[in-house]
Amino acid sequence: MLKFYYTRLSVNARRVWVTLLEKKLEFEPILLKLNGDQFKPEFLKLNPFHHIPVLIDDDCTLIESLAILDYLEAKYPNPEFVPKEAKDIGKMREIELVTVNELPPPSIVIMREIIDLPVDAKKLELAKKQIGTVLQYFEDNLDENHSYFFGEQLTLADIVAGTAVSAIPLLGISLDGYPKVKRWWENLQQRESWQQTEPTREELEASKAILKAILEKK
Ligand SMILES: N[C@@H](CCC(=O)N[C@@H](CS)C(=O)NCC(=O)O)C(=O)O
Repeated sequence: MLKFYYTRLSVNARRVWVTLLEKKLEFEPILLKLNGDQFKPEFLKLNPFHHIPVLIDDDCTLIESLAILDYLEAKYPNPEFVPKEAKDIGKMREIELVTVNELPPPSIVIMREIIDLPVDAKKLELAKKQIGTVLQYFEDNLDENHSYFFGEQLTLADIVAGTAVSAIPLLGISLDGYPKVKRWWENLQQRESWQQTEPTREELEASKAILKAILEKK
């Protein structure tokens, strides 16, 4: 059976978790506490960079969430989460990469403020602007007549961007100025996979100390 190493509050792990649920795959969830479990020798053997998620499928051990999604799609193509047209495949990958490259750096700046770590006011302003640019990019790529980026088919673009957008209101940034993003996100929130992987308020509060310990080292 598939083994999935994760924590409940990681956006990087959540995109894999949602995909496993959407594909209705059986898996053994292995919960890690990021205040130390990731540095244990047995875990470092799986991922020398001490990051979750990790997926093990028989003799295949994979790190890096986007690589795991590609693997799951190739090995378990039912239901399909990759569109058929070349231009849509390119656009889907673009949305995934914009999400993982452009959102984390400004999000970390804002998180520092939320957990009372020192942060420069100008950097904070810039970070909010950068997140606004990403949200506008999603807005421009969505269409009000369809549920998802590529019509009615849920794709990896929705899973990757949608799990990341779920964390944006937690940074104190409203989606109100982006009506297509808001409606798309509400569509995603109705899916069982989203509801099942949604962190609770208590979990979010409890995570602040762990996050502080990780960010203090950066
Ligand atoms: N590029 C990696 C990033 C993984 C990552 O940064 N995971 C974080 C949790 S969101 C982690 O495990 N952090 C623990 C640490 O840095 O020690 C991916 O997409 O899988």
